[in-house]
Formats: sequence, C-alpha cells, structure tokens
Amino acid sequence: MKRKDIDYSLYLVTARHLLPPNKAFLESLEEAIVGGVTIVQLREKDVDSREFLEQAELCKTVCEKHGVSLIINDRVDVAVAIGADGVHLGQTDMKVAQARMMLPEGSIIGVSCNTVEHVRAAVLDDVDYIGIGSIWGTQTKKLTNPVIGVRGVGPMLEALDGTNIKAIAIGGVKSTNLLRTLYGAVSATNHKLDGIAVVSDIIASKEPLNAAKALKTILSGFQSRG
Ligand code: TZP
Ligand code: MG
Repeated sequence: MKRKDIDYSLYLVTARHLLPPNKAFLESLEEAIVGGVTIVQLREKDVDSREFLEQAELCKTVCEKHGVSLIINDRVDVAVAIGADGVHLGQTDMKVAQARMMLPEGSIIGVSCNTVEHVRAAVLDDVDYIGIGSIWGTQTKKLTNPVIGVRGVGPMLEALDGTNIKAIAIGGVKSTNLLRTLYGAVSATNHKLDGIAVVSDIIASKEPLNAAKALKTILSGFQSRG
C-alpha cells in the first residue's frame, strides 16, 4: 500500500495547559497552522473521554480547513470516532497491529522511540513514522527514559535505512536549538530527519504564528542549503 504523502516537517503536538493566559486553544492552533505547522497531534493527558472527543472534533474542523493532517495521541477509539488521519502510540500504548485492525485502511500510525531496539520493532510493525525523543531536556513531559541528545539520533535513523518510515525529532526542540538539532541528528549513512515535533515553543507562545514561522524559516533554510 502506498504511504500517504504527508509533510511531517513541522509537527505540532498540543498541550492546552501550556497556553498563555487569555489565549484560546483553537485560535492558537489556527495561528500556528497559518505560521507553517504541517501536521497536528492532539495530545491532552488531563481530560476525560468526552472532553477529549469534543476537542478532537474541534481540532479536526480547524485542521481540515487548512488541509493539515490530525493525529490523535493514545486513543485509537477517539481517532476512529472522529475520522482522524491517524494515531500516535507510545511504547506502553496499544500495539500497532491491534491499532491497525481498528483503524480505517490508510490511517497513519506513529510510534515513540527512545532506543534503536524501539526503532527496529517499529520497522517490523511497518509504521508510518517514528517520533525520536527526547532529544533535549523538556519541562513538558515527565521523562521516564534518559535524554537521547542529538548524537544519539544517528544510530536510530540508521535503523530506518532502506525503509520508507519517516523520522521526527521531539523533546525540547526550539527555534534556539533547531539548527543544532538538524545538523547533529544525522546518521553515518546520511539519513536525515523528516521533521521536528514541538510543543511548548509554539503552544506556550503568545504569538504562535510567529513561533511557527521562526521554526519554519530555519527548517526551510536548512533544507535548501548548498
Ligand atoms: N515526547 C517526548 S518529549 C515530549 C513528548 C510528547 C514533549 C516535548 O515537549 P516540548 O515542549 O517541545 O519540549
Ligand atoms: Mg501514549
């Protein structure tokens, strides 16, 4: 099956509790998309099922309006219920094979990877993308595994050689360290990242449009370098 042609370059992961005062979630989301976000993951840990479903529906409306894919964190049932583009699964969430049975054909499945062994398992599962992290320290998620560091990314990318699985770096990625992230996160086989995922650098900003734009400008400059 042909993989969906998705632009993973600037992947926004949500966290409503990090919004600045007086900033509405959907307003922030829409501004971020206009600023250059190419794909969105709804990741809200402290809400009940009904509220999560409502948020998912609202996010879907905004994402659809701008032609941006919407991925649901953890909850395969919610992804199915709202007709999202796919799911993002952690190492202790539902197994990929089970999720695939529940999702419509062609849905995107992404998996969090912290080690080369995780990547090898994701390759066997034939996922669409992997999130590699955490690259840097972060306040956004309580980390249960050590920070990888940019130099730890290379071997994980190498484990994707010969596959069509996309790689996204996550964890503490900001406009201030993005170039270091992009230049550092390359394998010995010259396998590069397909995107970066960001939570706080965009969501906690009073100006999400400009925050996304700043990241996008750096990404574009890196991609078009000689
Ligand atoms: N997975 C690994 S680190 C992380 C997630 C969801 C949080 C990243 O947040 P931030 O604010 O971009 O550091
Ligand atoms: Mg999870």
